[in-house]
Amino acid sequence: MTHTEREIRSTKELLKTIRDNFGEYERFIEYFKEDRGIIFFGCGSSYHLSTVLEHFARRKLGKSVKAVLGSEALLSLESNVGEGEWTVFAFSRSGETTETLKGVEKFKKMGARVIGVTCEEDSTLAKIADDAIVIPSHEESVVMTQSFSGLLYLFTRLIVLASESDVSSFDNCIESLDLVLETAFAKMIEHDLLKYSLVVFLGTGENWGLSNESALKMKEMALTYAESNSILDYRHGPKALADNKTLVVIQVEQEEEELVDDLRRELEGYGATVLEIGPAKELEIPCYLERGEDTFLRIVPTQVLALEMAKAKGVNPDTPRNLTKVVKIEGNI
Ligand code: F1P
Repeated sequence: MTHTEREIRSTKELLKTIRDNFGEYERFIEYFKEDRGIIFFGCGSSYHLSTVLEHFARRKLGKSVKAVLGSEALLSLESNVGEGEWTVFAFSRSGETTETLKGVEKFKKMGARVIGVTCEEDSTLAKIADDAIVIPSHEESVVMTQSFSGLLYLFTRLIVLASESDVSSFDNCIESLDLVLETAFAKMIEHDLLKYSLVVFLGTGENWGLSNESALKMKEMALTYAESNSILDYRHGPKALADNKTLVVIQVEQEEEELVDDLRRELEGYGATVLEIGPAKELEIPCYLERGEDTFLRIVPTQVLALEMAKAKGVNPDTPRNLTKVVKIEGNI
């Protein structure tokens, strides 16, 4: 079994460890209650995580929240972030990504409080930040999978608690990960994945950020062309590429079912195959949580899809072509 597959399959254990040791993270709830804006930032998957949390924190807390891309913080901070007092959560699995570290320096110069969020306790990020959150995930694969889900779970839980809501049903959903995985692996067997040359991921709000992350997984793990969009915007141009070699995966919320039905019919008319993710959908999320609370479950079927695409193509998902686990820029920056 590849490292990537082992890491996806052990997501449940990571989430349980975070839940059972939540005392270590509890003090960070206060940062979400204060009268300061929140910025989530990072590169690659760590940026996609930031965009999911941007929507969720705004939805639950109604405060000023922004997601900022690492390189944007570095090269154009002024146009990304306005005046105000900010708490910045800087995400980096490795804690060594060049743009993220340089971005942290810029945020600090601006007077922001910076919390480093990483899997590596001894990383540069943990040292230069004002405070650090470390989760116990040590992936061998170049690709982020369980650490992404773990960070999503941890931050969703912090935000739900900051909004004074109950987390018991949310925590209980960790157990449903077994079924999410089982259904996703079983579904992939029904499809001849090799027939698809383009995979499209669609979702709105928090699920749009998830879809961007899913497309990245497909490119990294399976070297397959993938794109992502907000659900209805797919009609505004990108659908010109849809044909019988296109697989479209849609993250569906209950209130979006009818509009997704219409889009599905249209896309199937062009020959595309459509798969839906959600409660009672083909890629089943067997848990009814409030909107935005279930992203740590919804990302998993798309990780499985990328993994199975890699297997079908004979590509090693642990070591994507041209990519290293940490992107360090040695030259001009
Ligand atoms: C960010 C990142 C990953 C990507 C690859 C290269 O790393 O862009 O999202 O999958 O591994 O690095 P990090 O800052 O979270 O360590």
